[in-house]
Parts: sequence; C-alpha cells; structure tokens
Amino acid sequence: MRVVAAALHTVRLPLVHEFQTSSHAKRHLDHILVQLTDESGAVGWGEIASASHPFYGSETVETATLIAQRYLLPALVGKEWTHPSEAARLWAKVRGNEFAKAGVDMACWTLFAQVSGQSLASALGGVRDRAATGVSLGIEPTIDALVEQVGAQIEAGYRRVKLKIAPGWDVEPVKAVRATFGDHDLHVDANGAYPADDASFAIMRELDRYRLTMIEQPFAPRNFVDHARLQAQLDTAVCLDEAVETLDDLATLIELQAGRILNIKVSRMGGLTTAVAAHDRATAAGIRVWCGGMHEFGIGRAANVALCALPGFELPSDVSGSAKYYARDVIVPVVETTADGYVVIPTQPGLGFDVDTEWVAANTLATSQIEE
Ligand code: OSB
Ligand code: MG
Repeated sequence: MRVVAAALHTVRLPLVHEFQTSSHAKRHLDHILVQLTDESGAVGWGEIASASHPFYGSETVETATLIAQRYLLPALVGKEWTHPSEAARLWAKVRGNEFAKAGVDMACWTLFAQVSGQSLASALGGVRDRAATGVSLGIEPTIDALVEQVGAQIEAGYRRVKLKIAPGWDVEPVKAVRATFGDHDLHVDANGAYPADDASFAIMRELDRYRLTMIEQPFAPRNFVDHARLQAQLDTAVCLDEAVETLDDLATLIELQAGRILNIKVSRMGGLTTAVAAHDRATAAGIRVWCGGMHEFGIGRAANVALCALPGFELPSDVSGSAKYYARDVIVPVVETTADGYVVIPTQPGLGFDVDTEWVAANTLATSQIEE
C-alpha cells in the first residue's frame, strides 16, 4: 500500500453545550481531519483531536498542523507499507506530538481496513459488537444545573456519568449527584488540577466515601509517585489519563501501582497502534481499561468506537453519541447511543461511516496538501 496524496483540513464545529473543565471553557472546537489517498484511489480518514490550547496536553491545533505537515506526512507519502503498524514506524523518530501522530495513524488504519475489506474493529482485533457508553460532564455554573445535566444524560441511557472536578468543585457536587441518583455508575476526573499536598489527599479520602468507580488523574500528568501513594490509601480505583502517553509510562503505572484503571485515549497515545498495545499490556497486568475521548468529531469518534471492540473494554467508555456534542457531525449516519446505553460497533469495511464531505467543506478553515 502506498499513500500518494495527503491533505489536512482544519474544521470548526460548534458545541451544543459549553464545556468547562478545570482549565478552560469551550464553545466550539477546531480539529484537523487527515485525508490519505492511496495509489488505487482509496481514501482513509483520520482526526487530530488536539485542543486549541496546550491545557490538556502540550500540543495545539497549530503545533499539530506543523508537525503533520513538515514531518509526519512527508515520512509517509510515497512509501510502501503493508500494515498500519509499519506505517507508524515511518515517523518513529519524531518524539512526542502524540495527537498529531494519532490522526495520521488513524487515517492509515481506516485506509488499510477499507482496502482489505474489513471493519476497523476487526482489523484492530475487536471481538465485541457493541460498546457500553459513558458521558463526561463539564463543570456547571451551579450544582442544580449539574444535577439537571446528569438527569438528562441518565435519561438518555448513559450507563456511567463522569463529573469534571477541580479544587472548590468536588465533594459537594458529588454528594448532590449521589443523593439524587442513587447507585448510578459515577466517576470523577480532575485533569490533574490538584496539588499533591495533604489538603488534596484529604479531599480524595473524602471522595472515597461516595462509591465512585474511579478518581481520574487528580494530580499533575507526570506525577506517578503521588498517584501511587494515593492509590494505596483509597478503596476507590485511581485512573490515569494525562500521565500515560507511551507504553513506557504504562510500565511505570504498573510497576509503581499508580492506579488500577487506565483511560486509553487514541489521541493521547499517538494512535490506534499504541492504543491496542496499551490495551494488551494493561489487561495482562490486571489494569482495567476504558476508552476516553477528546470530544472527537465523527471520524475520531468512530475510531474510538472500533477500539472498544477489543475484549478488555468492559468499563463504559466516553463514546457518547454525536448529538451529545454536535448538532451536525462530519459523518453519516452519526454515532447513536441506544436507549440502554450502548453504541453499535460497525461491521462494514473501513471506518464504517461515510464522511460528509460537503459539511466538512462548509466548515473548513484551512486546507493543506502534499503529493508524491
Ligand atoms: O480528561 O477525558 C478528559 C475532553 C477534553 C479534554 C480532556 C478530557 C475530555 C473529556 C471528553 O472528558 C469526553 C468525550 O470526548 O466524550
Ligand atoms: Mg481525563
């Protein structure tokens, strides 16, 4: 297989509901769609789901564009490869920049699945036909507004609700949601917003009383040591997200027992090739996994859904239906959540959805192309 042309499309979609995390609020998102064409004219799509600001990870839309344009696509275009894991080796000497790599890797996988006539899920080694869905709720202006949001999402069928927390917005909202919704599967995500001091440990011990499925990334991204200390003090599982960008980070998590759960994000780990390897290693070590999201548009969302077909993805994943975030998504049909909280994993060859190229074009801010 040989990619003869590649294009990057920066696309802006408005969010249906403003999303606030510990670091910032957003009303619309700019993601980069990667379009690869091979010598037979087949097309593979990927998505670089980097945030616009370096507040989740260090990349931005602009850095990802630069890295993809200057290093990743030139390493790929014109080269022969037979499997996407080989394609990823073409840019292996580029350090970091996992989001940029993830979008190109994903496009190679969808192209490969398309050309080899198999669904993306089975190309990845998937065995499931549906994925359990969870939903991620931002920090709301008031506890009442949060409780209303949680109610609407439980009503929509989501099997697990995750609440973003930050210093000053933690125990009270959790207490209110628990009091209103009983035993519904609930977890919290701090995006590393807590300093690893005694006061934060005390807050986490208090949260430990609310039967949360996990506390996700309370401390800074590289702080494995304090996550391990915390895990030793809690009944609740600690889950790492930002901390784990590479398989070596995962080895550190396992060795230090810095958490019992791993959030596998395709974007954060540089693509599907590494995500599959992370699934295999984590589950072999007794670490439970689920698939996290970056508010992906339909292309990235479809890749996340396909990944969830792997046997270890037992916990609900952040693969909510397109309508949770976007009034009109870039794929048809859109990803839909069933009334009982699952998404059906497509079985058609390739991505399993058509890209709505008209809608992509209508929302494109910039395009760049390279050819063999
Ligand atoms: O930590 O999981 C996170 C979105 C942006 C940055 C970080 C995170 C998130 C989410 C999104 O929680 C969940 C989704 O895509 O459904
Ligand atoms: Mg997270």
